[in-house]
Amino acid sequence: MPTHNRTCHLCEANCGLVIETRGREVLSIKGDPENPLSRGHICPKATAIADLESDPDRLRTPMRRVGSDWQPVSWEAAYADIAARLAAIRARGGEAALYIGNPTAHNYSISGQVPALKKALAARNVFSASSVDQVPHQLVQMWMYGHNALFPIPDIDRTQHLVIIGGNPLASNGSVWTVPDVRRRLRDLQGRGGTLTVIDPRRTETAEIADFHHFIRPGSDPALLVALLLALDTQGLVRPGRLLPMLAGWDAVWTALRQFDGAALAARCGIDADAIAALAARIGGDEPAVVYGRIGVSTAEFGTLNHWLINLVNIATGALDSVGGAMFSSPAVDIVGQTGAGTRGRFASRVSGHPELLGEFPAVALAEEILTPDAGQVRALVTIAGNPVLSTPDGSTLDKALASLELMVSIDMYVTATSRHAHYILPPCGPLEKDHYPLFLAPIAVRNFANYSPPVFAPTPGTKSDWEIVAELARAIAGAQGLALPNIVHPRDALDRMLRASPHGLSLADVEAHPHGLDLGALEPRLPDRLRTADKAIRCDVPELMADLETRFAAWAIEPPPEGLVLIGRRHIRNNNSWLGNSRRLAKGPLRCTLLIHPDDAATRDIGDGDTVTVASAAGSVSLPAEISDAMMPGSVSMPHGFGHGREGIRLGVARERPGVSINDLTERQRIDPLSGNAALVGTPVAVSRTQEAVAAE
Ligand SMILES: Nc1nc2c(c(=O)[nH]1)N[C@H]1C(S)=C(S)[C@@H](COP(=O)(O)OP(=O)(O)OC[C@H]3O[C@@H](n4cnc5c(=O)[nH]c(N)nc54)[C@H](O)[C@@H]3O)O[C@H]1N2
Ligand SMILES: Nc1nc2c(c(=O)[nH]1)N[C@H]1C(S)=C(S)[C@@H](COP(=O)(O)OP(=O)(O)OC[C@H]3O[C@@H](n4cnc5c(=O)[nH]c(N)nc54)[C@H](O)[C@@H]3O)O[C@H]1N2
Ligand code: SF4
Ligand SMILES: [Mo]
Repeated sequence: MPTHNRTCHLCEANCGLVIETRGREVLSIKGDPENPLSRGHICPKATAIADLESDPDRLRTPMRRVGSDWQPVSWEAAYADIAARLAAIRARGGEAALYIGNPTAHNYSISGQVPALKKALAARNVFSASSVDQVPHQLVQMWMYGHNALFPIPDIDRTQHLVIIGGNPLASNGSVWTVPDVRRRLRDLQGRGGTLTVIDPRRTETAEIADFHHFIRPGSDPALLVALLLALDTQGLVRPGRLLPMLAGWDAVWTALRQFDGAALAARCGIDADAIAALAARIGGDEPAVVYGRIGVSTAEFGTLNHWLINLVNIATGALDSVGGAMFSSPAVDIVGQTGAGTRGRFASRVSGHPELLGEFPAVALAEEILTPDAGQVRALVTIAGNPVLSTPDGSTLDKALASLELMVSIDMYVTATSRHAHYILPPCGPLEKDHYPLFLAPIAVRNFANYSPPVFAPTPGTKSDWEIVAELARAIAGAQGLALPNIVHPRDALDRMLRASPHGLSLADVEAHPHGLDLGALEPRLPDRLRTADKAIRCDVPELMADLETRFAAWAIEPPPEGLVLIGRRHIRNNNSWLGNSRRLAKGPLRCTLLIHPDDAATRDIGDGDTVTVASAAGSVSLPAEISDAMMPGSVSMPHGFGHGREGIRLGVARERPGVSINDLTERQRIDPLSGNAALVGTPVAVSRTQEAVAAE
């Protein structure tokens, strides 16, 4: 039987796969033991790639919506009608917008074609999943290191003390951190006498195996981080070492930090001051240590401040750019060297005046740009691999907004909560009919590596890859408006060029010669050369962040903690955001869309395990079963995101059997991190009440 080496494209871990096929049938999907990065590891999601290939609900031809019905159409007819309707909308003064979803980051070939589509749409209103995710990291990096893509990567294999704040890699497999086989890497860390500390309002799967776990009040991480910096200071552990000559504004930062009282901040975040002192001693000692923060601290009202403070901690302990600390990569395609540093504030959104960041407006602003009449109103929308109705705050309002569009086009292979509003759905070919290169993920990996996967199957006649759809759509739209037609560069050629232009100087053929992946070595210290700031310094006292600390944070820090319940999210190893729920082998098992609630919080509300509860916020309310668990911090409740497949018109037969409800019918568009515009998905104030007692199982 033929076997194929491939990189799994489903999450950031990039595990190596060995796929056995017979004809067009997938016989097995296994981990590739010879892959230098993943060493044979895979998770249950990998096998769902076969289910995606064969899923009868997966669209295989362009579809046009007629009322609530869908009719297949040819590519040519779809492109022509879309282009004509867009030209008419533009002629009437209507704006076209673009929403780019998360899987785009896992499809290297799409990114090269998106600029042409933006141009053809003349879209200033560009939104993406970045602003419900990692854009605070990027903003901090742009300000401190001079380029938004200079991500410091926790050097897990050589550290002795790893601190994870607001991340659960045992479920997520790591994020902004390509770290396949993370469980074994953590076990190895502990095996060599190191420690894992987890800071999370839930005792997560990762917290379960940690040496130290501290509950933290949702949204209060900056209090912990300032207290931690102050504890390092009092213990004489601020030792940036060789970084010191690179630091600009370091003293000013400390003058600002020392205005705060560590004990009061400890009380504000709910972590004992002694525990914070002990944590400072652990990470400030002579052994390598690193602090890493992810979704729980990114998608928060202080998202940007959090990442700045995390970077300051890693600088203070000398962990930045040192072995076993937070290191910069040397990837085969050097995105940092080949793209601009990033922009902020060149223009502002029409309705709320959000500053542009990296060429985009916050996803929370999409609904208002559609719903608010006046010149410049968004009347047409193209979505690429995104499901913002389920994945962005106040999805119900967006749901209504999408229904009012004059034209909507979704490049997606399913009829989802979002794409069901489209006038046209343009589906890509099957996942194994595409090639793959981890363009955006190799640069955040724990080792430097390159890995190119050719398609496993020849394309099904009449189907197209995402990049072809984006490119052809751009040409059709440009053509209908009499604009110059964009040139189409084949992604493989673009990739080859990017590889050759990078310091490793590889060609695509060089990479292809290593079907299990090409290991380019461990991360190495790269500063100051790698810095892209004009003065080759690390900008510590970023004015916007100093102001945020001294005004917004200072005011928040003296407020009493909120009285009622607050809501946070969670991920499960067998889910992937709002999709993959149509794979029966992933969907099976205990019900996942439940509200986790601490026994004390349940008791005061007379809630029993399995009772149906109503959860209400300022944005809306949902009902779901309660799951009583002392893994929750009292005062915090948790539900997963990516559910809510019961909305009328969604065509996901398996996912609809247990559709769940959407957490983003509760999250609020108004709750954002004002610096980055990122949604504050964690810490939504909610009221929880019992609506129905559990029905005893038969
Ligand atoms: N409350 C809450 N909300 C969250 C989060 C949270 O933690 N809590 N997490 C946020 C995060 S981190 C993210 S990244 C966003 C994700 O937000 P989105 O990217 O908007 O949503 P996804 O759920 O990833 O949906 C991806 C869509 O792309 C389609 N798709 C999958 N693969 C492909 C492909 O190869 N080509 C094409 N054309 N389509 C494809 C799927 O069918 C699906 O409809 O959600 C965010 N929303
Ligand atoms: N299986 C699976 N893997 C995935 C995904 C998936 O949906 N399923 N999604 C992928 C995507 S798009 C991303 S971005 C990554 C995300 O990767 P991670 O960041 O590891 O994602 P989560 O598992 O949501 O972990 C976030 C943690 O933050 C905690 N938290 C919530 N609020 C706070 C807070 O205020 N402070 C602190 N300190 N912690 C808080 C939550 O309890 C949760 O445990 O995962 C990726 N991998
Ligand atoms: S961990 Fe991520 S990359 Fe690895 S097999 Fe699972 S989904 Fe694929
Ligand atoms: Mo994400």
